[in-house]
Amino acid sequence: HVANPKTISVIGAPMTFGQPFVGTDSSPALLREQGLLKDLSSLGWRVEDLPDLDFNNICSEADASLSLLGGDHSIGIGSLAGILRAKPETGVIWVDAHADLNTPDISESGNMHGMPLGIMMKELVPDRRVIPGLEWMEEGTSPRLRPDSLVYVGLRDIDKAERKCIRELGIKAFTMYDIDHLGIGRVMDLAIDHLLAKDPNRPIHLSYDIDAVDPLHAPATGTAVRGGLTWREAHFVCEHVVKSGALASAEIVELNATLSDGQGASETIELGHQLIAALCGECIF
Ligand code: Z70
Ligand code: MN
Ligand code: MN
Ligand code: MN
Repeated sequence: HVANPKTISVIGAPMTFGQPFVGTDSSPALLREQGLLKDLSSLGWRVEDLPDLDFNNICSEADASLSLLGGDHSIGIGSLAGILRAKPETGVIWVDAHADLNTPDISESGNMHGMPLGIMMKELVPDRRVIPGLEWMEEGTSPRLRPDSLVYVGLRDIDKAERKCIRELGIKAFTMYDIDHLGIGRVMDLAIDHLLAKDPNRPIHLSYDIDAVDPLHAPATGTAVRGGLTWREAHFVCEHVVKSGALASAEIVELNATLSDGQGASETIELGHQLIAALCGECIF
C-alpha cells in the first residue's frame, strides 16, 4: 500500500504534434486551474510541481516516479523511454480505445500519437534512429518495452496491422468485449496478475488515454469512440492499480477542451482530475 507522505512529481507535457488538433496543450493548465495539486496535497502527498516540458526542444525523456499531464499520446515515447531507462523491469498498463502500436511503416494516418508502443518494441522498429526526431533513442542505452510487459485495457478501435502485431507478439489485450464479458474487476485482476505473476516487485506505469472512457463522460478528445468505459469502470481501473501497490508512474493524455462544447470540455477535464485523484489513493480505505 501507499506509504505516505511520499512525493509525487507532476509534469505538464503540453504536446500537440502527435495528432492533427491543437488544444491538448491547454490541458495541464486546465487541470492545475481546477485545483489538482491542492487535492493531491490534501490526499497526503508531498507534491513537487515541475515546470511544463518545452516541446520547442522536442527530444525529451521523462524522469521516473511521476504523474504526467498530456498532451497527446505521443508523449508516451518520452515517458516510456525515461521510465524504462530508470527501471527497465517496469510493466505497462495501457488504457485506451486504441492500440497505439503503429509504426511509420504501417500507420494509416501518419499520426505519432498512434505509434508510441510500436516505437518501443524492438520487434516492430529494430532501429528507431531512422525515424526523424528520434535520433536520440540510441540502441543499447534506450531500453525497449518487451511485448509481455504490456497489457491493454479498453480497446475497441484497432487498425488491421495493429491487430496482426498484437497476435504475433502475443500481447495481452483486454478489449471492451472482455470487460463486458468478465467485468472490470476480473479484467483488472488478470491485467495486474499478468504483469506481477513472475516479478511481484516490479513497478507499474499506467498510461491512461481519456478516449478509453465512453464519450458520454469524456467527449473532449480527438478520436472519441462510442462504447467505452463507464464512469465507474474508468475510476475502478485507477483504484485497482493503486491497490496493487505497484504503481510507480502514470500519465493522462488526449484531453482536448477545444473539441467539445463548454460543458463537455469541463466534464472531460473534471474526469481527468478525478482519475488522477483516484491514482493518488482518494477512494482507497
Ligand atoms: C489510429 C492511428 C489514436 C488516439 C487515435 C488512431 C490512434 N490507430 N490514438 N486517438 N488517442 O491513427 O494510428
Ligand atoms: Mn486513444
Ligand atoms: Mn480507426
Ligand atoms: Mn492513445
